Amino acid sequence: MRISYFNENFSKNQVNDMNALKNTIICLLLTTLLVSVLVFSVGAATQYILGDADRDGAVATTDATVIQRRLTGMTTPTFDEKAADVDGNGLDITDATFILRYETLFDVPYPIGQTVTVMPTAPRDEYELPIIPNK
Ligand SMILES: [Ca+2]
Ligand SMILES: [Ca+2]
Repeated sequence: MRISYFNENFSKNQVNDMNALKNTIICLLLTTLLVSVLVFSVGAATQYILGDADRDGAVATTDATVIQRRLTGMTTPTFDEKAADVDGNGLDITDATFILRYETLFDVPYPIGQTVTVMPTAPRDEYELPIIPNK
């Protein structure tokens, strides 16, 4: 004897409808799982203001001071190296100089004071094959 939670008198169409509904629910769950894995593995975009080394939300002479303190080995309570490196070549004294030029309204070749958005990059697939150059 077959034990079932359902009435044995379902029509064949009702059984087909339930199977279709079951398959739809499974597809939705798998799609949700796939999207969740992709979102959490890639991460979210980050933003910062170029030149805002102390991350107080604005570019000021104190940002140049914080860079100078960092370069001389002094402690800095809050420091954002990406925001501080205004010319993108690593942190050095020219970054503080560019910030001071910006604050004194001199022209600077970098978008100091503007928000920079860094999009997340997908992690490298550990099973990805290396690229072998053609000879
Ligand atoms: Ca600042
Ligand atoms: Ca730099």
